[in-house]
Amino acid sequence: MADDTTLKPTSKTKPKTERPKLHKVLLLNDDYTPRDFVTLVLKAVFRMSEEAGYRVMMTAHKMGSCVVMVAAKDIAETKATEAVDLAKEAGFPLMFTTEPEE
Ligand code: TYC
Repeated sequence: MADDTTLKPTSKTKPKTERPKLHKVLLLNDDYTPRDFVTLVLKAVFRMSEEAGYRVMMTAHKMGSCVVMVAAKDIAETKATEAVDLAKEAGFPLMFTTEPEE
């Protein structure tokens, strides 16, 4: 091509698409769910090691809540629902919630 520069736009306009916000999954403390069961759910649903699950469980136990993961909205919601359903089946009031990251 001899003269392709004439075909180029003089200014480039980048489309500014907002990245969708990531969502946090929060583990909430309660007085009834056994510690071992909380750790088990964290391992089963969030693929955590025993050590990571125990640490996250103890953080929620002491602080009232703990961030478990950050992911796209649909993934965060699916994981939270899966975890809450496991607890419900076992008869425990364990709660996971989701909220958008700032
Ligand atoms: N507080 C619970 C107990 O003492 C254990 C627990 C920890 C429950 C973390 C929920 O997110 C939680 N049995």
